[in-house]
Amino acid sequence: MTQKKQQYDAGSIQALEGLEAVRLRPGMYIGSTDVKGLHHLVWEVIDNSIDEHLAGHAKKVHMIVHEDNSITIGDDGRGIPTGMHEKLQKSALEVVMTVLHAGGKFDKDSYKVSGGLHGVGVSCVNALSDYLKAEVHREGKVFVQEYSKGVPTSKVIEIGQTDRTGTQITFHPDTGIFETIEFKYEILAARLKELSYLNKGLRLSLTDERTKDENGNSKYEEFYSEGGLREFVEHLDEGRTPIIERPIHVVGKEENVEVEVAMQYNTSFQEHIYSFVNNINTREGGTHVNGFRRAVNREFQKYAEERGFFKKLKFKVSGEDFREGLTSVVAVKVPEPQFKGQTKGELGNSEVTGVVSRIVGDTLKHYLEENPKDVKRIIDKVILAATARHAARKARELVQRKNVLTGSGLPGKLSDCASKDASICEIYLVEGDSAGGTAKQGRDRHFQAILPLRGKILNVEKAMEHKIYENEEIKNMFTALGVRIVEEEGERVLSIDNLRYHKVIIMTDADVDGSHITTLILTFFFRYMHKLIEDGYIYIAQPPLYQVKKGKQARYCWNDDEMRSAISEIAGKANEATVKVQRYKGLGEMNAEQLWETTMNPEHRILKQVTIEDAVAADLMFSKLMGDEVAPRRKFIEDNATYANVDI
Ligand code: 0RA
Repeated sequence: MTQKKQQYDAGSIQALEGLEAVRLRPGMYIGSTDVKGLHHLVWEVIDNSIDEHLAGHAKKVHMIVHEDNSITIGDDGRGIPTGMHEKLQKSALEVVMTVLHAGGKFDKDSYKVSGGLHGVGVSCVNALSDYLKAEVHREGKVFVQEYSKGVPTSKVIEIGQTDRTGTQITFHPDTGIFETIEFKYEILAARLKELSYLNKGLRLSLTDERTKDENGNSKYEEFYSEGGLREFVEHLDEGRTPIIERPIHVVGKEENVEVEVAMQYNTSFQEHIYSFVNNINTREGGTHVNGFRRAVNREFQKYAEERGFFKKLKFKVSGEDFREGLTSVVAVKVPEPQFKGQTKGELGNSEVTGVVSRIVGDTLKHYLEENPKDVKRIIDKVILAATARHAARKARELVQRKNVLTGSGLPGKLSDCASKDASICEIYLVEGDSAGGTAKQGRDRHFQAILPLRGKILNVEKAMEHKIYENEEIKNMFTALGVRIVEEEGERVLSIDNLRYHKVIIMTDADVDGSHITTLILTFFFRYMHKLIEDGYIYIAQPPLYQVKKGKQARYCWNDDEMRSAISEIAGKANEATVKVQRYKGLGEMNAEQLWETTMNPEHRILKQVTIEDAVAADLMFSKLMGDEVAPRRKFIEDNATYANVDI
C-alpha cells in the first residue's frame, strides 16, 4: 500500500465519522428533526448561494420543490471547486460535500456564520439526505457527484460542457431522520422574500411542482428588491400610516463591520425592530440593536434639548419615547459573529455596539438638520408618547398597588386551582361566562384554574396604553397570572418571577367570533407579555369539531378526514340513515364531562403551543389584523374560521 493510498483511507474514515455524528445527533447540528429542522436544510444550502452573491458572483438563485419533496437549489456563482484537494487526495467537491466543516476552509472573504444558527455546512445536509446530487458548472465543464446519507455513490464525473458557472444541489431529506419531510411553501416563500430585501439586486425564485394550476403549470414566484431595506420597512409597515415621507436609510462600514439600517415612523404606539446578522434574523437582538437604540436616543435627545422642545414637560422623556411608532430593520455583516441567548438569536460581539452607534448617529445628525418638517412631526409624537407613558404608569401603579392592598389580589372571577406549584398549574382563559361555567365543572381543580373573559377584549394595537390597564379583562389577566410590568433603567420589562401557571391556555369557540377573540388575546400577549410566548407558556386549546355517534359508541373528530373515517368505522357505511354527526360550534354545546374528555384532559386533549416561528410574518399578521385598515382584517378572520391553521 502506498503512502498516498493510506492517507486517502484515513481521510475517508475521518469524513465518515464526522457525518456519522451528524446522523446520530442531528439536533445538535440543525436544532431539531421536526418541520423547523427540515427547513434548516434549505437555509443551509441557500446560505452558500447567498455567500456567492455577497462575494460578488451570484446574481440569481432558484429553488424548486419537487413532487417527492426533494429540493433543488441552484445559483450562478463560481461553482464549488472540483480540483484535487492535496491533503485528502480527492476532489474538492467531494471534500466540501462529505467533510464536516470543510466549507469554511475554502472560505474567501465572505461573512461566514460560525457557532450560530446556520453555518453547519452543506455536508450536514448531505448526511441527513437519503439522496443528494451536486452539479457544478465550472471552467467550461459540468461535474456531477451523487451521495446517499453523506456517502458518495459515484465518483465526481464530468458529464458535459457548459458556458456558465454555478452550483446546483438537489437533495431528498432522509425519512428515517425527519418526523416529516413536507416542505411548507409559506415558510420557503417568506424566507426568500426576506432574503430579497436583505440582498438587493439578487433575483430569487421559487417553483413548487407539488401544486399545479389548471394548465399544469407549477406554482411559481419571484422575489427581487431594488430598494433593499428601505422597501423592507415599507413592506413591514404596509398596514400602518407613516408620519415621515420616506424611511431614513443608513449605510456604512467600519472595522470590517457593514451596517445597513432603514427606519420609518408611523402613527402606531409600538416599536418594531427586526435585526439581522449576516442575513440571519436575530430575534433576541444583541449588540447591533443596542448600538442602534443608543444612537436614536442620543441624537434625538440632543437635538430636542438644544432647541428647548422638552422645556415645558414635567417629566423626563425616556429612550422608549423616541422609538414609539418606529419600525426599523437593522442589518449588519460581521466577520466572526458570536451568538448567545436561549435560542442563539442574540448577537454577542461587543465591538459592534460602538460601530453601529457611530454610523447610525452620523446619518441621523444630518437627517435631523436637513429634514425639519419630518423631524417636527417625530418630536411631536415623542412628546405625546412621553405624556401617554406618564399617564400609563400612573394607571398601572394604581392597578398594581390595589392588588397588593386587597388581600390575595386575585380577580373575583378567577376559579383558582388548589395547587400552588406553578410548574404543574394551568389556567384556561375561556370565552364567555357560560363556557367558563362548564369548564369550571369539568376541570380537575387540583391543577386547573379557569378565568372567564367577557366578550371581546380590548384591541390593544389601537388603544392607548393607559386604557389597557383600565380594562377589566386585561387587569384580571395580569393579576391572575401574577406577572407585572416593571421599569428597569427607564425601559419597561415584564417580570414573570411570580408567574402562577406554566400553561396559559386560550379556549374559545371554533367559529369566527372565537377566532377573533383568540386573535385579540394573542395580540395582547404579543404586545404586552411577549416573554410568555417566547418562553413557551401560551397554548391554544383545540376543541373537537364533530362528534360521531351510534348507540353508545361516540367518537370525537378534529377535522373532516377524521370525521369521515369515524363514520365508516363505527357507523358502517357512510350513507346509512342512522349515521349521527354533531357539529360543535361553541364550547357551550358540550357538557362538562365532554369538555373535560376532549379539550381539558391532558391525556386526550390537543394543545397547540403558540410559538413565534417567524417574528416578521407574525408581526405582519398582527398589524394587518389590528392595524388601520379594516378590509385585510375582515378577510383574514373570514379565511380562518378555525384558528387551528394559523401559525403565529
Ligand atoms: C467552496 C469554495 C468556493 C465556493 C463554494 C465552496 C461554493 C459552495 C456552494 C454551495 C452552493 N453554492 C455554492 N457556491 C459556491 C469558492 C470558489 C472559488 O474560489 O472559485
